[in-house]
Amino acid sequence: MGKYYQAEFETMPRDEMKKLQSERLVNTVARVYENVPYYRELMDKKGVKPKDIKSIDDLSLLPFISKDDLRDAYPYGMLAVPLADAVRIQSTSGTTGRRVVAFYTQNDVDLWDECCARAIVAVGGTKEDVVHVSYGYGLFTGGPGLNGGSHKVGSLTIPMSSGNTERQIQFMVDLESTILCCTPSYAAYLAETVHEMGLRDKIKLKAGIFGAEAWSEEMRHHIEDRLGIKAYDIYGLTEISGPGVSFECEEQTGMHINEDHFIAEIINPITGEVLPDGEKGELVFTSISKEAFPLLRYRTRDICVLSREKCSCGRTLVKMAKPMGRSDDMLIIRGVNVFPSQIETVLIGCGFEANYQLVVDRVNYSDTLEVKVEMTPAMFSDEIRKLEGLDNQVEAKLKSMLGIQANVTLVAPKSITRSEGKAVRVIDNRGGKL
Ligand code: DLL
Repeated sequence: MGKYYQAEFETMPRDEMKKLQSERLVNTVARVYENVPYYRELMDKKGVKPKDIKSIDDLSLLPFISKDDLRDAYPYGMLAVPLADAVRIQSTSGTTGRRVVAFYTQNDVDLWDECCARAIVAVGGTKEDVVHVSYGYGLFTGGPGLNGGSHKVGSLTIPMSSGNTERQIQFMVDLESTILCCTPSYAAYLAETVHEMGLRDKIKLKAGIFGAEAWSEEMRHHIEDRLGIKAYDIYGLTEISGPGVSFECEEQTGMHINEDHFIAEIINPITGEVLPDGEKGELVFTSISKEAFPLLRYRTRDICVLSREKCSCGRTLVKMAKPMGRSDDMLIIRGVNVFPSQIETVLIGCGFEANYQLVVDRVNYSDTLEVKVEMTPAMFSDEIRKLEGLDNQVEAKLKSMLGIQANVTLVAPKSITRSEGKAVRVIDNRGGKL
């Protein structure tokens, strides 16, 4: 297997990749126009027929699809194969509105597993490894995706799911897990508990594959340091398949998009205009090998940047930077755009761990931002004198990073609930207040 899981695609020359993408796109467009009335209507409305799409250069003629379209078409409206050919569903973790349900044929599951296998091999995984999957299993794609990838690689797979943290760590020690897969916030919690249990020396982990939520470079260094591993990012979304839409290689400078399956574009989120590589905007994906649930120009609402700089790992696949978070996670505080991951960068840079919560409110017609952050046990045992002024220092750094005033409250260790899946960092109490 070597350095790549599927070298043919991962290192494919660009002109060949363009040809492959074009063929698959033409085929997908013809298929959805034929089989999915919802698409036919959208395309007719835009005045575009399958014959107008001759290569990926014609991609921008196609209409966008948004989460609202998927909600409208719930449950079966976007299905592109007979229901009898679908073998699985997965669903988004959203708690409001109708859930989005994605369908898979057996071939779709196989290709998805291969994408995850590429991610595992890219972090050095082989059949000798013990892959500890602590993403949730069930409707969430994290557990099933990495589980399938690990099987493809031939690694021993531990389907732990999330929760029961001490038992997780006991298994990790007893079974000598080498690759940990979970959300970065859960990795930080696991690391904290490993230290509390005094088991740091008994852990054999070498790498982690962490994703499903935005996390900062500072968080990466923190986890790497606490667990003595290399921490790699992985990205994906249920609508497009799940984890493995893109994955990080040994360079750790962004995630390679599996372009033989997904065409990426960056657009201006307001005008919909396609932006050149290197510009920041909303990420849009077109899936070109999915049978059951192919999506054309799906707006992810994730804000990020694409780069085609040559990667030292030898992969020719385009790279996406760490998404800062969804445009819907972005807080607008007194007119200023704030991403929780920016606050995380400042807090970890000031010596805190990633245990924090943001409380947004509106008082006297003006937005307020409170940053509650846990003191580390070492800070907590320091003299009061040393702590004095720490909150002011953090406030000053936040002000220079964000351009707005935040109130920092230092809280006792362990007072903020730990996350076992996607962390909930923001409490927004403004709803309806003037
Ligand atoms: O979170 C799939 C996944 C599972 C990815 C495990 C990676 C690992 P959803 O629940 O549908 O699917 O949420 C998708 O999560 O649009 C992003 O906003 C966010 N997201 C996923 N990966 C990353 C990442 C899974 N590496 C949404 N960095 C996406 C930042 C991420 N945000």
